[in-house]
Amino acid sequence: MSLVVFPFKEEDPEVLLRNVKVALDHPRVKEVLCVGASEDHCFRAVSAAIPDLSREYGKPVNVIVQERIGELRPGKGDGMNTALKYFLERTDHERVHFYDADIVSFSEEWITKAEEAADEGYQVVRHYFPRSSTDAMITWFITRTGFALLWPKSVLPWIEQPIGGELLLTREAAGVLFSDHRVRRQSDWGIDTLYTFSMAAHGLSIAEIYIGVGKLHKLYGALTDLKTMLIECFAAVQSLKGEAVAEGTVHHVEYPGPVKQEVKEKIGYDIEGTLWLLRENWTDRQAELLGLFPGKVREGLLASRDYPRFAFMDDGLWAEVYGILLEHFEPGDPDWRELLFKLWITRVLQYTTTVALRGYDYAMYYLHRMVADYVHRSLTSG
Ligand SMILES: Nc1nc2c(ncn2[C@@H]2O[C@H](COP(=O)(O)OP(=O)(O)OP(=O)(O)O)[C@@H](O)[C@H]2O)c(=O)[nH]1
Ligand SMILES: [Mg+2]
Repeated sequence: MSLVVFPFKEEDPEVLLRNVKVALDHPRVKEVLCVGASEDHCFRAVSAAIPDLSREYGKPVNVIVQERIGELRPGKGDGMNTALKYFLERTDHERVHFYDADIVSFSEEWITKAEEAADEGYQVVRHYFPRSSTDAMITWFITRTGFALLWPKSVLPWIEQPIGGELLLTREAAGVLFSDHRVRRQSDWGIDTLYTFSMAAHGLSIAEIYIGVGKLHKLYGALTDLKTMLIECFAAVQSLKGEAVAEGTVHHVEYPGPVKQEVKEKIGYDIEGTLWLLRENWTDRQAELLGLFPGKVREGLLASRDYPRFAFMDDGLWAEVYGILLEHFEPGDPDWRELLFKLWITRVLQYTTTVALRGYDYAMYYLHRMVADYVHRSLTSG
């Protein structure tokens, strides 16, 4: 029997409440917990609706504000870890599910498929979704790239959506994650990276299930909305770079279904708006820091102060840049943060205009091939 958790911050209460009802309707779900970042308007609306819901379904529903558990920016990580703690200390349910609160395509199937994989004995079940070729730009160029370069022998590079927030943990897996101090300290957007890292590091068995309807949720405009997430996701990988990860983990990925034309044609971000970001917020110090990078990168980025340049940032050069960032990046330094953002933008634009432009199937093949090449490069570079 299971607990379903929705972490939320300033969400539309109607969307969240609809998702709470979907969960309550499911026979495997015994309790629902919503963890808010603060007592915002969504928190108040959901709190007001809960007594009736709880009565109607005859199951406990709770809304709580997240505790301060970690050491970084208080964000989604504190929310998820507060839920883990609640699950372990205040309930005796066998399994816990996490789902983002803003999903409008959530259905009973998401819970059923996860429960079925757990019934087969997997300790962790992760949902994955069809994504457009220009979506998931942090996943591909930060998380999967870093996992491939740093832990090429582990399961990490092969996890489809390593920063996805939809997953099931058995009680045993939840205990392993919550007792990992690296997980507890990660209070920010890095939490999804840390959950994935920790489950792999401890060798938990992982099933990935495919949800064909896709994750329809709030979307971004220019890449600037993703800046904090990008920085915190990179800093999370960087903080783990010397850590060991188990090899030989049991990992099964469900074969994906056909992808809807709508997803294939979707453009993941505002390209014109993003071009401008390369010209903005320059400081002399950023120009100086570029001295650590290969000539092509330095010259390209400096030229972008006048006119956006990005064609130079191919996969090979990005691996070099990534290695330099792993060594030198300082998450607390505004110039480093801005520089990481700009470097990543050049990578995303280069990929968009030379790979994504060729069509969905080619782009997906390229991205998976890129990860495999990074694994190979890392295993054979000595
Ligand atoms: N409790 C809590 N929840 C948060 C916080 N920040 C974000 N969330 C929730 O975390 C979930 C994911 O946040 P989103 O803004 O939807 O992130 P996203 O970019 O859609 O993430 P992807 O699914 O990876 O694309 C949502 O349910 C948010 O409401 C926070 O500080 N505390
Ligand atoms: Mg979302």
